[in-house]
Amino acid sequence: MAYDYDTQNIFAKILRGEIPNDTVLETEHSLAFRDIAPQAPVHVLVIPKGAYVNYDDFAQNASDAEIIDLTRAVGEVCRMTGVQPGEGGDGWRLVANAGEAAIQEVPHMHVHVLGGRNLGRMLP
Ligand code: IU
Repeated sequence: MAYDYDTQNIFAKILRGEIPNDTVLETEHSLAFRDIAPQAPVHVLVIPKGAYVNYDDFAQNASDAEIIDLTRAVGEVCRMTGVQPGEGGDGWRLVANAGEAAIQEVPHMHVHVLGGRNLGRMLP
């Protein structure tokens, strides 16, 4: 499926440096920054620098290098923020919202890294 990317979305503006962000990690193809309305002590958004609307767009159309970069950036963020189990942390959760049912607010692919508290069960 071909996705229509809105170049005026807030994360596109962050990537262009038009809006400030609290960067945790920047790699060749990805940017990780703290969520402006954190739902946990650690709440970081990891986004590709490329223009992808959602997870499916990214998975289908990003290069292998971009996908590997983002995947590794998530692991690095978890280590850097101290939530990585086995490295002193208690664990973390990865969330990706897509579309209306999941209430995806920003139409630029992003994953949420949540940790730093007991996150409870997400599924019954
Ligand atoms: P969602 O998966 O699209 O629902 O999440 C978008 C997130 O982007 C949400 O948690 C917001 O708090 C966050 N966010 C942000 O960090 N900075 C912003 O300027 C805006 C939203 I607008």
